[in-house]
Amino acid sequence: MGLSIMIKQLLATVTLSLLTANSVQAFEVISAEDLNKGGNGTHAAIDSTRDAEQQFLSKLSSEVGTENFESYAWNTQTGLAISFPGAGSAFLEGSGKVLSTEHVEGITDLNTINSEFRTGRNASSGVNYWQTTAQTGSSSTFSINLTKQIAAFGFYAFDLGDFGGELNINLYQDGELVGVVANSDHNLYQVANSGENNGSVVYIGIIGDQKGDGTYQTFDKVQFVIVNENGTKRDDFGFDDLTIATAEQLVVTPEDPNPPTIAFHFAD
Ligand SMILES: [Ca+2]
Ligand SMILES: [Ca+2]
Ligand SMILES: [Ca+2]
Repeated sequence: MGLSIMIKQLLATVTLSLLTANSVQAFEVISAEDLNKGGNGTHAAIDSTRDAEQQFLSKLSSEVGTENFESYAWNTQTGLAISFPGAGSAFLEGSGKVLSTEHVEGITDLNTINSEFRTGRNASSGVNYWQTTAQTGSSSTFSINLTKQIAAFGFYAFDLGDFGGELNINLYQDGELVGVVANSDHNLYQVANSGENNGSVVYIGIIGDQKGDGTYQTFDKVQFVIVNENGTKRDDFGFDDLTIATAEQLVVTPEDPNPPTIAFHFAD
């Protein structure tokens, strides 16, 4: 696995490669964590994570969509189908439901809202978010199936890694695993054993690299899995502001109009 890391404050850009029998697929990962050490009932301010989201969005067309979950009714259950401009639909599967940080008139479950708030889930936009669970070896682990091949996938996640959960984000293309964005060296987020970082938030943006033939690495399924060898087998978290984009919606950096010239001298 080739790995290069550039860190500016908490903002990290990481290139991950997965070697398969026939090819190398690579992804750029733009991520940041706002760590919370305030204990139960407190949440990190969204700061470095917002910068990471902006950096991710700057690489995409302004026409891409971001799902903020604000239009969904409280307690909308899993099996959500979300349409994105120009990028098809995303099917949110596995355990999950729309929850809110605020009282919702008529359908209030204040106990759930208070419990969620106390245990660190939150919304990065508005008041709604997708409350979900990454698990080990379970078909009900959180996954997203896409109707189109996409090249970019970004989101906020609140309350990952508060009880030892180590996440792998598995990327599939036509059923084949083409990439794994892993927290194995804690480059995505810090991990605590007994809730010390409850309420922290991470932003993770994944972009397929351009390949030798000029096309971009794409994928059509994203699966969230906990991979701890021992200990916890699940991690509950709040998921919000999902952005996806196809390869056509990536902003292509213009070629340098004045590339450095190299002078050759041939010996007589
Ligand atoms: Ca928590
Ligand atoms: Ca939201
Ligand atoms: Ca958690």
